[in-house]
Amino acid sequence: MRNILPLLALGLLTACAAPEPQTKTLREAFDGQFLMGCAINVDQSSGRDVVGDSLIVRHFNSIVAENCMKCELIHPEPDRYNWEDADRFVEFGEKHGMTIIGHCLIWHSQCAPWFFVDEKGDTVSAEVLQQRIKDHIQTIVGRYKGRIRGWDVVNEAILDDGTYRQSPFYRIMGDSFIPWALACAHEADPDAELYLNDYSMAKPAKRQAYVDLVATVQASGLRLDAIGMQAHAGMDYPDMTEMERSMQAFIGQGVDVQFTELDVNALPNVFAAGNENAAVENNFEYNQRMNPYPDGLPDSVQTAWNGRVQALFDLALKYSAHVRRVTVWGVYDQQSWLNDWPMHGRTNYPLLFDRQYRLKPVMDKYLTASAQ
Ligand code: 9MR
Repeated sequence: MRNILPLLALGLLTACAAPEPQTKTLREAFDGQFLMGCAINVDQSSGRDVVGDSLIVRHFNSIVAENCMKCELIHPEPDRYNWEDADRFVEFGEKHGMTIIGHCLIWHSQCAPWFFVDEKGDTVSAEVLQQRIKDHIQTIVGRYKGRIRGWDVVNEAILDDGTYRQSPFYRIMGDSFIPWALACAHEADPDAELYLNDYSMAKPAKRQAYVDLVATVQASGLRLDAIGMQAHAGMDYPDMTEMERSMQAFIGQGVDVQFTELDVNALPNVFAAGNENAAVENNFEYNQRMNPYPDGLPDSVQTAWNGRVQALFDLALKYSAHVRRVTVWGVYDQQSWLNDWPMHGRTNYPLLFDRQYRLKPVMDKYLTASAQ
């Protein structure tokens, strides 16, 4: 009996919370402008999250893997790959006719520890790391050749001050690991789009560093389709004028842009002003004052939050000729990483669907506009 209870509860929850059918969907609202994507987790790609899946299939035409393609999960040991979750993710996208995005091939975080050391535990040479990057990328990209539209090839390589992150990749290979990763991915699937992806893209120093990097990559004749601007936003960051300047700068450099991980943190900002970021390693001690809305957002905060979301979507629409995709980082509020980051255990409201799985009114403006 004890084992059945959670299932009964889930069934009840599913029955009560099944979303109202709406006449228009997000993907229809932005049809012809950009793809409407979402990150999905393994409960969703495996069909365990029935309600989540109904929203994903109805409202989105693109998916990206929230976690299951990250190095430590998909390639935990030198000669061992875990394909099960990634295969399911790709099959889910194919079954529903979606544009499938791979995330992410080279990232300092969640990289399997074996990647940088030899059997004695000593740091490997640049040549060895080069070969490992090549094997890793070509095995993964090769497996899904022709099925995945594009890859976040390198994630978060540059710091907010515009300098290169001192990751093991950088320390061992210098900045050459970036063009090398792009070249390996292109060789494995010449038709796949290739992206560099990062947060805090509105910061001028970081913008300039990416403009310079794009120029270097282009000068080498390598494929680079778009810059992924993660767009993890808060109530008072980023400055939307700076965000727009970054879009203009990347587009001006000859690449497209996309918002790849959009969400808007509705809670008080725990970072010092100007230091906001989306570095997953941040972890502030829990503080009740920083979790002020466990029962829902007050109207004034909701209104301000709506304004932030609309500012981002309005920017995407304004530059839609060069915006391939807007992807939100999750579907409904209670599944968001922002309930536990950068402070564990808060109740956050960062996504487009609420805790009752309803599409938030913030999107009405676009649904209506698309109907005319
Ligand atoms: O949302 C992801 C969370 O579930 C993971 O625990 C975390 C670490 O792998 O990564 C989160 O996604 C990150 C993305 O892969 C890269 N940009 C920042 C995202 C939020 O941390």
